[in-house]
Amino acid sequence: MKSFIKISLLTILVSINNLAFSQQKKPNIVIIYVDDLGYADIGVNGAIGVKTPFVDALAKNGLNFTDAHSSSATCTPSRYSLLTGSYAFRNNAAILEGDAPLIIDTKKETLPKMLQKAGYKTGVVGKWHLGLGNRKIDWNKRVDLGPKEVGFDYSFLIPATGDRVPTVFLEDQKVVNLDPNDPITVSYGTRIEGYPWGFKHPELLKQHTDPYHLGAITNGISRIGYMKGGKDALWIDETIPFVLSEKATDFIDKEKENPFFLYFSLHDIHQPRIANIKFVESSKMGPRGDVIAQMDWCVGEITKALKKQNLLENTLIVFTSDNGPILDDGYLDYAIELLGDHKPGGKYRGAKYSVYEAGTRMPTIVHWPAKVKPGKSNALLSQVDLYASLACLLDVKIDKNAAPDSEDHLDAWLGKSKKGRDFMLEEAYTYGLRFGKWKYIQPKDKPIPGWIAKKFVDPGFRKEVQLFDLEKDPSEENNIAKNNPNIVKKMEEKLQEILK
Ligand code: NG6
Ligand code: CA
Repeated sequence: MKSFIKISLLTILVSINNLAFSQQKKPNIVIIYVDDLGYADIGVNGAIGVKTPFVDALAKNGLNFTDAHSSSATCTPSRYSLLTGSYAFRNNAAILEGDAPLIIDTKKETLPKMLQKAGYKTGVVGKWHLGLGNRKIDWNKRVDLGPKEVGFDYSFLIPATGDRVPTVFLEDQKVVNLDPNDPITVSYGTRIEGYPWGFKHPELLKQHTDPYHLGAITNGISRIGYMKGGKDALWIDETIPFVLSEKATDFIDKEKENPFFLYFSLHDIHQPRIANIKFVESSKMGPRGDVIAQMDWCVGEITKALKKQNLLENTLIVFTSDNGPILDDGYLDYAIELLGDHKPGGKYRGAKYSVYEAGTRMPTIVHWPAKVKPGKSNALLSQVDLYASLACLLDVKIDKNAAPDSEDHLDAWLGKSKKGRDFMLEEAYTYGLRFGKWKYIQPKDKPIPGWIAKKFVDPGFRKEVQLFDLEKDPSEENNIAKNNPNIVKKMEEKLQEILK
């Protein structure tokens, strides 16, 4: 009898120990999401005129992907897909104004909710741009719908973009440093008195802009939209990278005992591109290059914090971007004039807003020393797949009605296989579809939005069908649709099937 008890005790102890061991072995997950960073804006992918030593180190010790994509060529849609595992078109997700309601259905499972199920502590630090609240936001109260309801235990946010009001941070859905005697009002329609308007006071501006960004001036920079109040809460653009890195590393320090998921969503390298003095002239490309260096520094802060806590080895870092590069997005920072030989999108055609490859083909690195061997991979992957792939990694069952477009490609993400997706949707002002080496672009006979037409960007849509063979023609220069009617037919049919 005695020995029976002993053996049972031993079994219990061993299983507790195993449980603790298996829990301890769950990797931390950190998604470093850079804004508007092009495929070749990092050293390892060929950047000229700016150095990115911290990102390059991730690539050297991790897996560098050459054909991994954001789901869309703009921000809100890509972020929507990343967090919901659903294509943006299903919810008409498009670039949001700074006072738009939350576009994620809080009744449905999301990537962070799935990770919470797996026992993770979840946090988002940085740019949100998925809307907040469910009607007109009252910035003077806790915002009732936001990251918490989407599955993040902790949040520290730039609510929309750097070029939209309100230019304040939100911590756990409350404006940081708000003086109740100086309440905030925001307007995206009627001009409201409050902060001076850029078009009336050009003499107050640090950086001039196009007419679309001449609303409220805060910190010497005019933005989209109008704003009043909240003086003590205004952010200083030049310190954003420090503030965000500190919040992100605080989260890591605080959650070091748990498996955690950190969605670190940088403001850089979105406009206004105003680098901190520490980084001014650290590149040969002017402000756009300087904020690339600044972004790289932020990446270094994260890896250093993980190292300090002895967590780097078993943390799965995904470094990537939300959409392709843009030189002129409204602010006059001479990105075109100072570019030199640098090619932000590498050999790929297009940019932010464009359905051509550079619109969605993102710099993408997976770094997980414990499990992922350093190297390169040309697997065709979309960020929409991270949801299902991470669920597979953690053996979590995805809710029935969640993540309809997310495919499990864990083996490809971890470098065990070079095979990713068969078909991959690229969303922009029209649809692109990849099938192996083939790239199909659906024709669209509609005027280009005025502000895009004015810019350097070719959104990529034409009245005629386009088909490219990316193996022979990675730069999408020779439209071979006419010679390949069967492929065109197959691609259009598949696209219809996806869009149904
Ligand atoms: C556009 C803005 C642009 C930028 C972009 C969002 C105009 C004319 N342009 O609407 O400045 O803010 O939205 O960029 O309003 S993104 O990376 O968040 O998608
Ligand atoms: Ca973006």
